[in-house]
Amino acid sequence: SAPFSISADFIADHNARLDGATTEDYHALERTLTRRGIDAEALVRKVTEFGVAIPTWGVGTGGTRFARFPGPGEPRNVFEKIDDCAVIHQLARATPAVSPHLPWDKVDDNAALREKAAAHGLAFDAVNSNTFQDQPGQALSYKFGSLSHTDKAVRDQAVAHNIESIEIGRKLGSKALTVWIADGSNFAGQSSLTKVLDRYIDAMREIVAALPADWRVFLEHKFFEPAFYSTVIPDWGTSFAAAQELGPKAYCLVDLGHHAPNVNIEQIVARLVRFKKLAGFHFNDSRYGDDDLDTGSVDPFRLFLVFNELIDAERRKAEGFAPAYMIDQSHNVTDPIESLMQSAIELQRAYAQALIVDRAALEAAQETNDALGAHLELKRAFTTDVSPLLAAARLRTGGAIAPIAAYRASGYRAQRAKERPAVAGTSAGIV
Ligand code: PSV
Ligand code: MN
Ligand code: MN
Repeated sequence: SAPFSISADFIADHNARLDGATTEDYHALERTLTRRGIDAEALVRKVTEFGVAIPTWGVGTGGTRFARFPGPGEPRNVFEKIDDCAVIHQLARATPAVSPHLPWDKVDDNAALREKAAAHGLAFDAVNSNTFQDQPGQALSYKFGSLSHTDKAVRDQAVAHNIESIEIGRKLGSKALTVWIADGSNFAGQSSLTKVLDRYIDAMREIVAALPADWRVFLEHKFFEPAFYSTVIPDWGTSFAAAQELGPKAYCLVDLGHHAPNVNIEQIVARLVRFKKLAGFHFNDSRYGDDDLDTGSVDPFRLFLVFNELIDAERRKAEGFAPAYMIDQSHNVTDPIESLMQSAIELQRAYAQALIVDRAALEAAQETNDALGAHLELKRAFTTDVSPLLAAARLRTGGAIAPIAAYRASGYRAQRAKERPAVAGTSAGIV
């Protein structure tokens, strides 16, 4: 029998029940915005154009260093992951792209994979390489590093994997490679802090040389973990300096969880925009470190402040500004599909709130050193409930007014659980 899918009629029925209240709330918000000189319809249009990529590994249960508790009906391969990504986009209408991780998503027929995604209206965004794990049958181990390893043969193997990732990405229609390495050390004195970076940059040069003309490479930094004494690319400073040396195709990716607590991430974003090196984002939220919690679930104000910088850059038409958006989360206590829909909505919310900041008033307050006045301009936007506007955007693009409620009512997970019986070993590729 044909695999289960959620029909357009089902979504229309769901929406019919909520439409009255949603429209009423939307008109109320529209009146508020009109008083502030903001065109609500133009905002809805902007929101419908917003898109963020779903990571293929995000549709499986993540797991921690200690355990993984798989949920029912988890996707067993990348084709099934695409099915789940399709449902996320069908209901929430904010995730038209998928970001694959290699070799987890390696298949024989990349053209078939691309076609399947396209049939669901999904494109492939940046491909992520993986030299932080040893794969079955791999000749040399990454236990002591990959692109920065002391042994040239290991570095060559890591370079070759990245070049193969570019090749696969090409077949999928991707235009960027994201490189995060786990390289670092656990003991003071274990490795030369200088030589590791030299070796990393030299290896990255080879990867950059293999990029097609219209491709970019995103360098992803992270301050610690799995290495706990030193990390080769720990911060945006190192990432930026490396990107400068690697030339115009190299950019710095900001994963929101990859900074020390209390670091001013929005300022880092502004700096990277200023120096034309902002690659884009891995969105998630964090309290302690690389927690990979759901976007906007801990500190939605910080997310808004990041988008405030992005909108500022967009308005100024900052040169070279073209950030790639992806979610990078680990779902341990929720249904990943629900988490990813909600995260995409939180991103749209931060985006819409940043769009309604009165930029002229903000600038006037800044220029006259009215500290509180400037702050209140941001707060006014941040405390505006734009939910009806986001619902209107979904309604107009065929999505569900309340995506999570619709998803639960559809019985999607239970249906998939029947079609996808758990098979031993299917956790591979889902971290
Ligand atoms: C590393 O913590 C990271 O954020 C990188 O983006 C990896 O590719 C991803 O997690 C995989 O789990
Ligand atoms: Mn990441
Ligand atoms: Mn991470």
